[in-house]
Amino acid sequence: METNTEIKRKRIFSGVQPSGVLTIGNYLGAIKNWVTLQDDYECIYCVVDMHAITVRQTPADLRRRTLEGLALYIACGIDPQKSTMFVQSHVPAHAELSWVLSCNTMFGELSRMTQFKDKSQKHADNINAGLFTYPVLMAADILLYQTDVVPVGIDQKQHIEIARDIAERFNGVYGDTFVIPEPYISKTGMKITSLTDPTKKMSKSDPNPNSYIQIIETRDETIKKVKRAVTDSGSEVKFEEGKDGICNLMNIYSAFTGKSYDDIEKEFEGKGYGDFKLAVGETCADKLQPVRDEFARLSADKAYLEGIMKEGADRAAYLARKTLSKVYRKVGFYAKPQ
Ligand code: ATP
Ligand code: LTN
Repeated sequence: METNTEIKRKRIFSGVQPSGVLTIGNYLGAIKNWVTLQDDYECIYCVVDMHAITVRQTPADLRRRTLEGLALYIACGIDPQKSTMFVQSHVPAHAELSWVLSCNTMFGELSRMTQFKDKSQKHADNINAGLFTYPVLMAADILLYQTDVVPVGIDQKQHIEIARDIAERFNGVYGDTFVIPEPYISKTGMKITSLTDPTKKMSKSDPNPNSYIQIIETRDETIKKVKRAVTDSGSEVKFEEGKDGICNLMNIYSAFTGKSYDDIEKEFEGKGYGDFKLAVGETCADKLQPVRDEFARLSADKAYLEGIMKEGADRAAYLARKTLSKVYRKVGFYAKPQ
């Protein structure tokens, strides 16, 4: 008799929108964890282009950034041999499940989502229905793959909670269908703030390019942006309330070097903000250099990237179809005669 000694690994799903070039916020808050997790989990990483169009995008830019997003995942260390990577719009089951889930999601609970409130304020001229139902599509992304764990930055916690609520409600009405997903939020890097307004999240779609550090930009740009980062009028490098700008830079430095806040305070004792900012800028640029080099190499090989994209979509579509068929059966859709 054959014995199966392999323990089934838990599944991970996560994604980033190709709504801009990825920033160190995306890297430290999400992708760096994705890389670590791929040895212990079965990982599926998605470029969520359907989410990106909840905000107006220039079509040519969206197309280019989608391929760039995939290249960046690989350049950051996601290994196509270990993890599945694909583009959301290549797997129609996401939109299909999203519809069924939207019929099991309450208007009231969507109205409470803080991201919807923020984005409606930012894009007051385009408060579209997709922006409102964004969390339903995200729940579909997660639930389609029977995901156990979702690694994200802290800003996405509320979205994971609603995905759990939707899954529990559906399971309650129709019987066990979905695995209930858990968020995975790492302590350092969970919220990197804007360099120009350290009370706000760093965001790749911020109109001011000085507010973010892109994973791929030049060393000089990175150093210059950190030098110009908004800090308070003090001079001591200390992690304390009221020093949002310095705390953010300490957080970034800590995430890249693994040093504790205490270590950092000691390292810069008696030195000013200038020395500290230079160290943060240089460290960011140095740590990201291998990613930048790998990205440049990969970008020259579109055929390779498209191969990964296609293989990923085929595998994702296979897994997604299984869940979707189950859902269709449970809700009472008549099976298409073969
Ligand atoms: P947009 O500007 O289009 O809203 P974004 O830069 O905020 O995008 P998302 O695509 O919404 O990025 O997020 C992708 C992942 O990166 C999520 O897991 C999110 O939590 C994480 N993330 C985004 N920004 C930050 C940040 N500033 N700090 C930590 N994590 C972040
Ligand atoms: N809403 C997420 C992106 C996203 C996502 C997902 C993350 C879409 N679908 C599924 C994890 C799992 C954001 O970061 N803005």
